[in-house]
Amino acid sequence: MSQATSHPDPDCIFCKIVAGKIPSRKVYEDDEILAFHDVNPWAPVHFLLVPKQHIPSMAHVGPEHEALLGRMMALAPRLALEQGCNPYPQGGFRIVTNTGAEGGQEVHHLHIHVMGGPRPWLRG
Ligand code: DGP
Repeated sequence: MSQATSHPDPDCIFCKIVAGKIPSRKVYEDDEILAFHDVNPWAPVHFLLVPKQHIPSMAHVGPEHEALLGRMMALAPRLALEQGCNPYPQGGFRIVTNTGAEGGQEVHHLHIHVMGGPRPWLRG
């Protein structure tokens, strides 16, 4: 399943955030990627990295997305430190991408959770 739709989905919350129709606390933005704070943080630092194009889930990712996903993953450590995660190895962060109903995905626009900061966390 790699036919991702690049057009905004009018019913997608994260497409609306990307378009500025729903406000968010922005962490980072470029022409392909947006990062913003999760509305229900599990950890002292908890933000989401999303592609601006509407890719519904990790199950829709194909070879055409390698560069985009590589950029998202490479951004995560830099943004994690900027947002207050402590340095590796005593600090660090967790990266999670829920995929599909059994994977616990609630918002069907691909996103990478980046969580970190001092324990205990609310969850995880
Ligand atoms: P997941 O279960 O992986 O699909 O997590 C979706 C996350 O998105 C969840 O942690 C809460 C967050 N979220 C849902 N709606 C909004 C919103 O409108 N704004 C922000 N900032 N986060 C949202």
